Amino acid sequence: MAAKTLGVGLIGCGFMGRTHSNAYRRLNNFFPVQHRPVLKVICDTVPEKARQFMEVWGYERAETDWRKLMDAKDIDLIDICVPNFAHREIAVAAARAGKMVICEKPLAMNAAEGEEMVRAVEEAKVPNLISFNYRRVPSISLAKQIVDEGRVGKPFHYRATYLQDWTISADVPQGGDALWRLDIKAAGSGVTGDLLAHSIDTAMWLNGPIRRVVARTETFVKERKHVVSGKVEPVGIDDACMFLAEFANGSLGTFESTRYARGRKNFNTFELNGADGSIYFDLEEPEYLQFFEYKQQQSGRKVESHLTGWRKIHVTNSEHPYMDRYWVPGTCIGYEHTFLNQLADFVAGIESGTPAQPDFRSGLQTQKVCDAVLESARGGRWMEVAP
Ligand code: SOE
Repeated sequence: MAAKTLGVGLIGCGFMGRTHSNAYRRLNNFFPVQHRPVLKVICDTVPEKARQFMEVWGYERAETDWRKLMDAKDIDLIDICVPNFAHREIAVAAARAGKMVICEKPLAMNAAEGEEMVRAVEEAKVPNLISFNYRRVPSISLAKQIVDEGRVGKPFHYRATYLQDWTISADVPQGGDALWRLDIKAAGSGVTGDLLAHSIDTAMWLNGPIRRVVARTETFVKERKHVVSGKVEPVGIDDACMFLAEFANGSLGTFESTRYARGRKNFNTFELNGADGSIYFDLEEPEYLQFFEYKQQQSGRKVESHLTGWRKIHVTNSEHPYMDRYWVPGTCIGYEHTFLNQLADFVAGIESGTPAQPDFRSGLQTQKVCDAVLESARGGRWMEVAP
């Protein structure tokens, strides 16, 4: 029985607000942590949205001004699920108010803002987490385990793609509550911050820091109607981005992301090739991890090369990351569980004193890679990633 309450104030009633709210509600059903999240306040600038969200998800009250949450004595944790432009101000205020902070990715609009957020949480010594939920797909956590066990060996190549197709029509407007991701003033960048930030976080988790990048971005639709102004305005975001990377361990990376890959809805893949093995993941088959293990000898005998090949591991056994918390072997979990696993790790981190990762400092490193990618695309040259 969870003995301590964790008062939650969540800001933002969109897609991410829902994924996080679901995680708070389910935490104690699946994870034996000592804290019990209590959904205290939901906040959104649109009163009707906040009220409806409060009823659907069971929050105690609704607010329209996030500043009110900072003084609320019953709130221990501020969860930031608003567009990127507002992350910095809310996170800094929350840290100064002594609240724990969880923030949706990307950390900020740029690394300078991110630095300020890191300073604020570190000075206040408040637990903090950046929500890169894909780390908590059990197959991706298993990939990390396989790398840490040394089974991939010296890495040579890392290859990531993150493809979607929902902005191909020039009639899709930009801005407002639903389409802020297309508005440079709200999002800071396009696919680089929204999609590649996920790929970069996973890549650096598995394969270490990225040292240098060279990038090319494209904006295919140059003007879109803005939902708020009603006027046709220039599009400032990158619709597509491709970049080459050099990792500090000497391996080479390629990263590709677009919202113009017809038929691809949320196609997030990566492959890592090392001297002793390779791993491959595809979010369209999230319960599988593919692994190729190179061996010359096995059980004292020469390996029968006609029987070697990729293994497709069904990551549903209780020995697999997180899976002992759910159902029986062979049954799957879903997208929403990545947020639940992430929250469980965050809370366990508070309880054990070993903070969960990625924290804001780690999110800042991803932000610095994003900044270098965008700067490289502007200048058409290799950019060092700031240390
Ligand atoms: C964009 O369409 C988006 O919702 C991202 O913002 C999420 O981070 C990604 O996981 C799914 O796609």
